[in-house]
Amino acid sequence: MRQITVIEHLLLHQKENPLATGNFTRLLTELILAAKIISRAVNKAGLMDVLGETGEINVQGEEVQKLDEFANRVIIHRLQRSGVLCAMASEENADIIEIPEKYSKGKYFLVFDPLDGSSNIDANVSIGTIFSIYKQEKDTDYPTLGELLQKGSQQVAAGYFLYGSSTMLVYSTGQGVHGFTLDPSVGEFLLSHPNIMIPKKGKIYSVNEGYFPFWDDKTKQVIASFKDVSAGKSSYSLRYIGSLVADFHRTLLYGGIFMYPKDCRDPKKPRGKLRLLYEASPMAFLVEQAGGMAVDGEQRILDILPEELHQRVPLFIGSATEVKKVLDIYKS
Ligand code: AFP
Repeated sequence: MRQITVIEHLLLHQKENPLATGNFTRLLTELILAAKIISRAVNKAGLMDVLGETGEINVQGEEVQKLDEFANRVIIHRLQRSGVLCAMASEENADIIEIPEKYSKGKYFLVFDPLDGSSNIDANVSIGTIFSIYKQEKDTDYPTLGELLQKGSQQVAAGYFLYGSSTMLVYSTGQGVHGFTLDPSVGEFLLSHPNIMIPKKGKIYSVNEGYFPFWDDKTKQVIASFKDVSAGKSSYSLRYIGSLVADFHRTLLYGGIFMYPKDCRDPKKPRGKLRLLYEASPMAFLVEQAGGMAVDGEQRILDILPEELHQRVPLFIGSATEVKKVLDIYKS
């Protein structure tokens, strides 16, 4: 079988793909390079002094960076020079990241979570980088936060890099979902999972059940429905990694549902944990492209207009059968 790289794949589908322009190709190329650098650091995490708290001094006398801060810096450093972005937003930065005057600008916004699941790093659990790309709608040199706060349905591309037993890129430009695996011997991501479709129904539910006491009654009913084996209902297995990219990747390939419901510890302020822009929206874009669904319990994630950069949202994402079941229970 001929081995196809990400950029070859993008160019081969140029006709169907309005994004296969030089600028988007440049953006993807830079992101891939950043991910290769992060992947190399993640693979050596146990060997190098990349673990530990910021502020320590490593054997070379350099300041030790936490891996998530390292990943953040790598992406910002490479992408701000790409000439195709008008601004960025990172899960690690409080505010929008402007492109310095000395670099040329483009028309894309890049929104990213540099190292999601980073509390799992020390245990060698799979982690990932999530990204989402929007287009600037107005023709201004200094885009405002308001311009970046677009509905998930306006994403022009989204995806993630998974640093697991192998390093993978899974992404979509709105023409299906495609997965590429990094072949370390040639240093390229090669097409390994073309046109990923999520099964219509799965056998796995995924949720942090430790939070059971903090859920409202409807949410408790939702989770109970996946344990209900009465009257011949099929049984589900429970899997929960605690690293969204890894939990989502399994859900995409095997089907079923991943849930992070709202926490009602403070009944006046029930809230989800996952961030709309950095986690929920890009995964929702991918799952819908793969034939699945993503909702907050009531509405489609992609229809939510963000009000702030770090907005949190409850998330139910996966196969259509299981997500519809959740919607039915919340509606009842
Ligand atoms: P960290 O990046 O702090 O490890 O958080 C990971 C995460 O945002 C997401 O990747 C997981 O799905 C979720 O949090 C796990 O949260 P709980 O530990 O509360 O289950």
